[in-house]
Amino acid sequence: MHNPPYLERIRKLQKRLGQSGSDAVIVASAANFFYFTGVWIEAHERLLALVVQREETPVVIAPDLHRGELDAVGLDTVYWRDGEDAAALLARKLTAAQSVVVDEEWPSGHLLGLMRHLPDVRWSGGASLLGALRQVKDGYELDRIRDSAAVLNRVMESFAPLIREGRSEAELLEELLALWKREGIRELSFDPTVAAGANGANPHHSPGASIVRKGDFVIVDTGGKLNRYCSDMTRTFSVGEPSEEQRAVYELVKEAHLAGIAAVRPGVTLSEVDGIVRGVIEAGGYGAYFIHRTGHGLGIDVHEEPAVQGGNAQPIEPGMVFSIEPGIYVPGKFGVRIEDIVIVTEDGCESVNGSVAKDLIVLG
Ligand SMILES: [Mn+2]
Repeated sequence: MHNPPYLERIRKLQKRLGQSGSDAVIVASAANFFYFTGVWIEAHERLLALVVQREETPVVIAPDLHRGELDAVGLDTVYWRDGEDAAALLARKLTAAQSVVVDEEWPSGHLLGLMRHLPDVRWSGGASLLGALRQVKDGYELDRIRDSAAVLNRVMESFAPLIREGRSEAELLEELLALWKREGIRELSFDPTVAAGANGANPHHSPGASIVRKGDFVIVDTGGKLNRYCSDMTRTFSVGEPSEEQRAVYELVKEAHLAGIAAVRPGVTLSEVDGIVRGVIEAGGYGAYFIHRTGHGLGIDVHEEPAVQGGNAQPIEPGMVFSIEPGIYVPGKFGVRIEDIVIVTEDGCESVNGSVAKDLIVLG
């Protein structure tokens, strides 16, 4: 495991800041702060910020109680104690700035406090600056994403045989959580979906008392975090023989998913990939039932840049990581979704979940 290039990431941010014409950027969300420092801090109501300016040395403003975690980072740090005006400390670092980019995940209370100290600054959102940087992963991150996916691949393969007629979604969820725990994963990317039968028509169904019945499709969507990097995959299983319509819809989603993966390569736009995937489902007559975008970026956050959706004219670049997850949701009947995370390579993409079967599995 080579070391993450934190300082190089900060230098890249400074360069982009220069191109943007702004003077400073406030990095504040736990994920963004981690990306640039390697330290994960959930500061909640206490102000924590990494201030990066074009020329000056970056500086961290942090609650004193995190001193032990931050001393090793090697960045200039100003610590503050409960009762002090942290926004005033931060403002003092920005006296020369006219235009400041702000992490959009920063609690608005902190920004409002800072704005009172700096009434003449022009503020703008940091999504494009920070998101654009994080969406192209370096080699260290790609290895972490592969490692994280490898655990998920094992979990999904162990979980599938546990899905049986007569079991409730909630029972199955408990088994799924136990598999994650057995792998040593304590934090998941999101609350898993286990959706049986008609519940599968809701893309974010929360597992409940519904019982799996013969002829049900069961959608399983789960992911965990390893070394702070997320995984995310969806598979749809059939419990007993599916109907003709179920089988046809499954094949259509699979075809769309595979067409999406085949379309991913540098230079193609994200909107074009969404169009290709959507085109397959529309041609099959189910366009109205594909009710979400084709995919989302993944890394430290389970949903980050880039969005694989219509209107996103960004060209795909090597190192981008995102999901290809078409679904068809037939209200009152069933749903199908197949999702892999792909890493964009020089001439195509590598699916980190590709080893987990996508042909329809009929469970007993
Ligand atoms: Mn996903």
